[in-house]
Order: sequence, then structure tokens, then C-alpha cells
Amino acid sequence: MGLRHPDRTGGQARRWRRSAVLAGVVVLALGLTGCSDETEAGRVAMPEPVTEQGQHILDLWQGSWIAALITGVVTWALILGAAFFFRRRSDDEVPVQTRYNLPIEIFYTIFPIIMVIVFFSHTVRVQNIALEMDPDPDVTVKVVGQKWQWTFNYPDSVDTPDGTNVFVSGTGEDIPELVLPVDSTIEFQLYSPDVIHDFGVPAFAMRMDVVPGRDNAFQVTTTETGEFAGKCYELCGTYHSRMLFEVHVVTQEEYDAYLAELAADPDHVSEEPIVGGAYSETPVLEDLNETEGEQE
Ligand SMILES: [Cu+2]
Repeated sequence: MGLRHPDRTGGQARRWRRSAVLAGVVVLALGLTGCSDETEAGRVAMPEPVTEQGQHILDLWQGSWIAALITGVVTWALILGAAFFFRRRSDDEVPVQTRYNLPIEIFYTIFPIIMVIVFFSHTVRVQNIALEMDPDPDVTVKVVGQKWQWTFNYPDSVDTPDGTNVFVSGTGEDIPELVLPVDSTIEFQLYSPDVIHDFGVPAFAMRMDVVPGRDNAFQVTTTETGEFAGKCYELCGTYHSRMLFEVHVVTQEEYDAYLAELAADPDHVSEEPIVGGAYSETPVLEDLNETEGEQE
């Protein structure tokens, strides 16, 4: 004797499928309508990207959320649907305890494999875009992460016969500016004289470890002017939280004027880029030392 009534089974299956499809459509519609780059909700909490590479990273981020939501709806429908439609209805009628369902077994074997392939291929594609290096960038900045601030060198940026380097170096109380021209490809070459730091700007949707003895580098192509916050992303010691900097993306004229201004100040000029941590002994603020005991 069959344990389930044949008529009811057909109706149930249809109803179940209909609710699953409906739930999927609702979530997909919500996901797609909220998916505008204009709002933070649409960007799923990611900052508005101001580089070409950042836009690709945002697209990957949004696409992954949509795929994850669709997967979530299918999974929730299977869990809740199974619990509801195959629940025990009376003491006389015990539901079937084991039964093969070949289509579903094939589905949950094949579908995750397809998901992994899709996620993986898009991730690799965007990673390759984010790490692509133009052999001839418009600007090269030699970035030094040192305990516990940043030094930004602009080698060969000023027109002098010997290719003078200009630089700025921050301290715990003096947050440095990183000034970049808009619509330009910028290469960041990363140096650390001491421990591992991590150079990142949320608005670029990009960051990279700054590892002693290792030549890490990446490029961004700026698309918008503005002021953006940057910081160290690797817990690197006592004053890690002070490793902040400001990024100013400006017009080419403003950028040239800024470099000329630095070049006129002997405190910001050196023959060679300062990458070896000559400024790593930057004295930490006295008041920081005084409050150190309280912080710990
Ligand atoms: Cu650091």
C-alpha cells in the first residue's frame, strides 16, 4: 500500500514548485532593482569605485551576491518545502523515511559544480584585470609602509636633468597626502623596511601587502577627482591604527603644481627614492606615549 495519496502528491508537487519559483522571482527582482551603483545598498556596502579596476571588482561583488541569493532561495525552498510538505500528518500515516529522488540528486551534484566553475572563472577574470600591469604607466609612486606611517615617493616626476625624487612622509600626528592625477594609470611599488603592512584605498577597491624584501606592485586607472581615505590593512604593531593617509585625485595641472611645490622645498627632495626606511624612526607623539598605558 502506498503511503501517500496519489492525488494529493501531484497537487502538492505543483504547489511546491510554484512557491519556489515565485520566491526565486521575488528575490531576483529585488536583487536586480537594488543593483544600481548609485546607492550603497545597490553596491552591497562597497564604496563607490573611482578607478577602472574598482568598477570590475564591484561588478564581481554584485554578481556574486545575486548568484548567492538565487542559491539561497533554492536551498531555503528545498529545506522549508521538504519540512512542510513531507511533515508527519497523523499517527496512522508515517511519511516515507527513505526514498531516492534521482532528479534532485543529479541537481545537487551538478549545480554546485557549475556554481564553483562560474564563481571561480569570474574571480580569476577580475583578478587578472585588477593585477594587469601596463608596462608604461603615467605615474609611478614608490610607497613605503614603515612603522608606523607612509612615505610616498614620486621618482623622476620633476623635470630636472638628474630626475629628482620628491616625497612626503607622514608621522603619527601628521597624516600624509597621496596626490594623483585623474584619468591616469598609476603604478604603486610597495616597500617595507620593517614588518608587513598593507597598502589600501577603499575607493579603489584594492589593497596589497607591503612585504619586506618583496617587490609587490599594482596599478589603478583613476576615473574621478576627489578625496579618499587610505590606510594600513595589516595589523603591524602598536600604532597600526595611525597608519592613515589621504588620497587626493586631482587634475593634471593641479598634480604638476603639487609636484613643483614639493620640489621647491628641500625637506621634500632627495636624490633617490626613500624606500629603505630612513624615516622609520619618526618619533611617535609624546601624548601617544602618555596614553599608551591606558590603551593597553
Ligand atoms: Cu602598517
